[in-house]
Amino acid sequence: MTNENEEISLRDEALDSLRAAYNHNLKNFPERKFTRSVYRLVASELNLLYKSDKIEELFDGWKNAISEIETVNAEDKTMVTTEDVMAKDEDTFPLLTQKKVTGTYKILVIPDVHVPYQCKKAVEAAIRLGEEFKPDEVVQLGDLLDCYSLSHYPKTTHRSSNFADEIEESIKLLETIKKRTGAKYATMLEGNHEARLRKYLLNDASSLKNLKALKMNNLLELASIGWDFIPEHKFYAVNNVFFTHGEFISSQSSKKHMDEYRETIIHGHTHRISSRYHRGLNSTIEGWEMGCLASLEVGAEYVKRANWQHGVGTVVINGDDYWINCHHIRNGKVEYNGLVLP
Ligand SMILES: [Mn+2]
Repeated sequence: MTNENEEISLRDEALDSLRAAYNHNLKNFPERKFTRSVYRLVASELNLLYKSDKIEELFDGWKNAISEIETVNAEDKTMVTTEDVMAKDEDTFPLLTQKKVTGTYKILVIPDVHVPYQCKKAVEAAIRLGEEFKPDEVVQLGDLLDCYSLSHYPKTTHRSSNFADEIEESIKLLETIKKRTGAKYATMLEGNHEARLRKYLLNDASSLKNLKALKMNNLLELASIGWDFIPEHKFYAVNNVFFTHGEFISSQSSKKHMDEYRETIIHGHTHRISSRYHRGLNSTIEGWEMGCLASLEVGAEYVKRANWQHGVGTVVINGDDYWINCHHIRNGKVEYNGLVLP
């Protein structure tokens, strides 16, 4: 068999297993739309990667997902453990990195920044709020960088961008956020703009696609600056609060994400602020979109009128309970506890 045929058969095999797992899931757990959406994400990832010789490894990785429990800081009242959790109803996808915390645990949520096209005033307001809030953890929802130079969209605007500078500026921002807010933990989700790097390597520099040094988390030196990285096809959760970059954009985005995942979900991607609540039979779930910190002027370049809002999120978790808020940053200023910041 030629290499090409082998690749095609490997892809078909992988897609067949995905399909079987999906059908099994749908039949036995029709109420779980969560996996349908994850299936879609994984399938699109697979399509992206099908030419790659990594596919077999990728699939084995899914099948043999490792559960890893890490106990940190056990002497603290707040205990933190992290594990990769597979979907409850089948064993195919390691779809979730879930952290379990006890005691009261505070998370600062930083939405889309789009370095170097961020609004510097909004970023400062978000960090100032973080200094007051004193989070245990910061979660950045993805699209930290714009990756404009890697985009395939025609570059007709006056914007210029140097990818190396973008990376340097992003590292500095991540360090600043962690240092100034005093957060012990920090987690960055991969957004569709970071995914531009993978797509660029596959399409335009495929000989380099497997180089570890060119993975976004390594370019950003996340391990050495104390930030964890959650790739695009995975979800992140702390107790019952789920985080993802986001995939649906409409006037009902937070509701759509909540309805689709059937969990309390915090997302970015839309650059807007809204929240929806749904009380089921036994609990109330919430959907939150947390706005952005990108420049509204730059936004106006690619949508006619950028109906975006600047925002920063706070989450306080206490066992199974949690309280989520998004603080609107108006004209570079934000209110927190009756204080106007910065
Ligand atoms: Mn974005």
